[in-house]
Order: sequence, then structure tokens, then C-alpha cells
Amino acid sequence: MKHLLTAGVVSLATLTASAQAEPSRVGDLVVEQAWARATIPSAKAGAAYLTVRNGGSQPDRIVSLEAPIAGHAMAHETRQEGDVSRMSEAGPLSVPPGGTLTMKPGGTHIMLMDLKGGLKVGQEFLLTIAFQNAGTVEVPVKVGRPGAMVPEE
Ligand SMILES: [Cu+2]
Repeated sequence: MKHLLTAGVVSLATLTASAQAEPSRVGDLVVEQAWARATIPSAKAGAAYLTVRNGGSQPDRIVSLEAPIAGHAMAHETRQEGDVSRMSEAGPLSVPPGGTLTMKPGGTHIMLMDLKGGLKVGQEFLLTIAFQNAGTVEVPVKVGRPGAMVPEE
């Protein structure tokens, strides 16, 4: 499992430069590489991932998450305990000045709860992110294959 996760991180780094996802901007922040994993149609929960770059000189943080396709959305983190990975609610996710917040499978992610019909490959949905300083931005999220480790082009 550990090797698999490491491989995923490496591919993500290689793909980041070439993927075609459209960035969303708010204030000094750029949200990009927003994607989610497809689920079975009856799934009640799904995970989304994205990257936030902070080009400003002040730290910022995510204060709320909302998606019309889900009853509610929250930030989650994943911990590895032996061979078992467990998820729990993450504290407010922050983006340091000049820094990046990266979400990826096996790490920090956005948990979409109470889905109304699962997530389908090729589907696109909107996620609203409220940042403490920069304000609110709507981000299009593209749904990739179930179990995908990186956003698809
Ligand atoms: Cu989760």
C-alpha cells in the first residue's frame, strides 16, 4: 500500500504541468487540478481533490465547502495505521503565503457526503470554496475513473 501511494504522488507531480484543468482565481489564490473519483451510482460519499496556490503575502484558509450535488462537504485527512487507512475531519486547511495546499488520494481531500446519485466518469460539478481572506470561489470539478490516483486530461 505504501508503495502504491508513493507512486501516485510521483505521477501527480509529473502530470501537474501538463494537465488541462482550468484554474479558478480569487484574490491572490489560484485553485487548480480539481477532480473527483467516480463512485458506484448508489454511493452516498465521494472524494474530491484540488490544489490551491497562494501568490500573496498573507496566509489564508478554507472556512467552508459546499457542493450542490452533495448534502454537505468537509475537509478530511487520511491516516495510515498499518495496512488500514482511516479518514477523519481535518482542521481548517491553510495555504501559506507563496505556498501550496495539495490534496490527493491517500492524503487531505474533500469528502462529499449525502451524494444525490453518486459521481459518474466525465461528470463535472461545482464546488464552492470560501476562504477566510480571499473570499468565495466556484470551482468546476471533473470526475475521473474510480480509483484514479491523478486527474485525467
Ligand atoms: Cu474522507
